Amino acid sequence: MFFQKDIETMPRKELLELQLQKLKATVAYCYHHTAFYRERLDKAGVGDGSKIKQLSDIQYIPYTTKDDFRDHYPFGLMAVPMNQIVRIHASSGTTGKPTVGVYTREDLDIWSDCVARVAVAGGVTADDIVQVSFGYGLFTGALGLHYGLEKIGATVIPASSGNTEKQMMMFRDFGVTGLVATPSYALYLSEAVKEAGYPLSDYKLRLGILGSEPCTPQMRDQIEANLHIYVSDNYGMTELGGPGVAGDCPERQGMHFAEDHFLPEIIDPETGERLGEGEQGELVVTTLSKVGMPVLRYRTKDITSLTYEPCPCGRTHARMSKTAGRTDDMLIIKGVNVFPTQIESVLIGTPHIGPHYRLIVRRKNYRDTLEIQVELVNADLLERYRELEALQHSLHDRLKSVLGLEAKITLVQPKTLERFQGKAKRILDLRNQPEEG
Ligand code: DLL
Repeated sequence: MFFQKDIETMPRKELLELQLQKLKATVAYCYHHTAFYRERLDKAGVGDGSKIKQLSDIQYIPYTTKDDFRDHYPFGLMAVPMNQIVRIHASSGTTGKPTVGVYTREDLDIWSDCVARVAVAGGVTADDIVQVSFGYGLFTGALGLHYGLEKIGATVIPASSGNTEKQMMMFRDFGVTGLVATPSYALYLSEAVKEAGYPLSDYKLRLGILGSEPCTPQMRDQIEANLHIYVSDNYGMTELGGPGVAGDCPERQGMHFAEDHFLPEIIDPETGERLGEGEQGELVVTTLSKVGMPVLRYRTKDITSLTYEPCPCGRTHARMSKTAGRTDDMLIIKGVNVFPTQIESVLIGTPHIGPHYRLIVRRKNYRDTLEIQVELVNADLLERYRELEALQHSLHDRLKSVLGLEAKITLVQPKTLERFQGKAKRILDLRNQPEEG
């Protein structure tokens, strides 16, 4: 199923022509409408973009970073007067100022098209009743999905996050068929549903349109098994407008980019060098349609790879692989690079342990140590020392072979690790704190 079939299945040759034409127009637009880009483009010798002859000429355009957004907070990157802006969103900004995104009416329209594509590709139809369990507010996730789903004609319940009891009541009473949430919250809900004691047949839930944080295939399988639903993944970020940048098709072999609106590249995060198809590196994105706040070559910090191989689903747009994580979430422990998703893929699916975990990094005597706290499903095992020890050893050995790193495995009582209603925060890095005894 497609939302905009002609565009989503457009022959690549035409798509590349469209991208080139839109890239030139975007560079000219940025040059003439924002002092920030004009200065950058002049400095790099690109000027107003009239010298751009082919898509690969994008390499001459300087990167834009999160610091640029911060340094020009809140509206320095805006390309139109405020009276053309109809909406403002912002990232939560746990460190420093939030990142701001602004939208003209046209931006909102294109945004909801992009989200509608992702939702339809994930199985949503006009017959679905979809509960949006993202936090409503400045976060792009809730209102982004909300308008995209309405565009399809689905019935939207703006439940927001939290109040799990009420969420479950609505699932049952309203006959909800689709859930929009983070994978972490879907997992949390699945436990709550189990505890509430109603059989899954009391729920009509069949789809999970999940996104906003990494979800390993193992985590996805677990959510599908717990809730008896089909899960698709979708990707986006505040700086690029929010969700709808890329999303799973039924093949689930990578998320299709909305390449008519976003031009993706992969670079080596260390050197800034452009990488080829299939190579893993940092995703860089240029917006091709944004009016309120266009972005040239945004360094997303997300580690992924791109493929342009034809997809059996018929979509011709590039696919990005599931992200390994963000460069700023990557732990470097004893010189070894570790992404939480690597650990997650080993933990999930191991008998006796649940999908909740916490990573604690410490520094003792100038040496880094990693402790992985994993929750047992059943407290009984804590009494059966031999089995417990065997489980601990097997996890230790598997993690060592996957990560190339020794980690201390601590098995903890069921339901003792924190649950998350939004994006999960599983890393506790204590290395910059005074040493423990
Ligand atoms: O999370 C936008 C969004 C909302 C996407 C709802 C999908 C669904 P931010 O809060 O600005 O925006 O966070 C963006 O979240 O750079 C990634 O690191 C991460 N992220 C988002 N979607 C995915 C995903 C929204 N599907 C940051 N898989 C991004 C992995 C994701 N990481």
